[in-house]
Amino acid sequence: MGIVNVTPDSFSDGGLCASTESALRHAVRLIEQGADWLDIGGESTRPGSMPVDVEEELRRIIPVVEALAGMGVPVSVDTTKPEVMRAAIKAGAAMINDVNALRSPGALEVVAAGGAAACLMHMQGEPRNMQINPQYDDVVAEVKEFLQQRLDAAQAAGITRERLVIDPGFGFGKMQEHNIELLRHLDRFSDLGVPLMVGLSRKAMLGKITGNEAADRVHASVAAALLAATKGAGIVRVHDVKATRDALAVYNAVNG
Ligand code: 7PJ
Repeated sequence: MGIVNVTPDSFSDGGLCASTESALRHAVRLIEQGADWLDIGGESTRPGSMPVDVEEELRRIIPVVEALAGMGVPVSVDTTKPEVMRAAIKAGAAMINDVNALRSPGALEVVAAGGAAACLMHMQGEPRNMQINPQYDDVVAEVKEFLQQRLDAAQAAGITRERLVIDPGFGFGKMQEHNIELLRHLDRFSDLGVPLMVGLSRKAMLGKITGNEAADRVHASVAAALLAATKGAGIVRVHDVKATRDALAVYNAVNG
């Protein structure tokens, strides 16, 4: 899954705004590099980031979702807001990727009614404060328990199991030791019985291991994605599609 962030722009010329055009150019490049899915995001969930309002998020992502879905590209939308989920599904998104695991009031119902798939991600706290002293007794067991509860809630709301994906949420309310522990034991998530997605690409966790800045974390990201795949991840959410594809091709040639 290739990551497409639709970043703010300061003007619109009445047609497609500058950020829409550059997001679409980037999206097409990622498809050419071999992405099976594109994850479109209009709100940063980086540690310390502040929320954006619904109108602004819609203005950023909907034209991009419509254009890509119109081209037949499988699109996922990274959002926590039910209003955005509804509009995204209407615009053609096939999956909602929610770092809040559909906990916002109304989110479960919107996805159930819209017929989309959903990625349920674990996060302790909120992006604003999540890296301030996150605590676990047994991080793997606690993340698993949370994801099991969210799977149950989603199914109770009418989202069938075939439409659900889980994600342990690397970097979302986790210290380095927690992230490492989760990656080491990623295979323990397979008994939840739904596909596992991971996002490790260019994250601070890899910066802490290598000492590299975000732009220089490509090799570490590819290693992490490959390691995750060997431990059962079926979807890897990445910035560097070509490099990750090549690494997975080697793995699949041996194990596929
Ligand atoms: C993730 C995400 C992740 C899922 C982000 C970043 C931060 N969605 N959205 N999993 N991370 N499902 O990419 O650095 O790990 S935004």
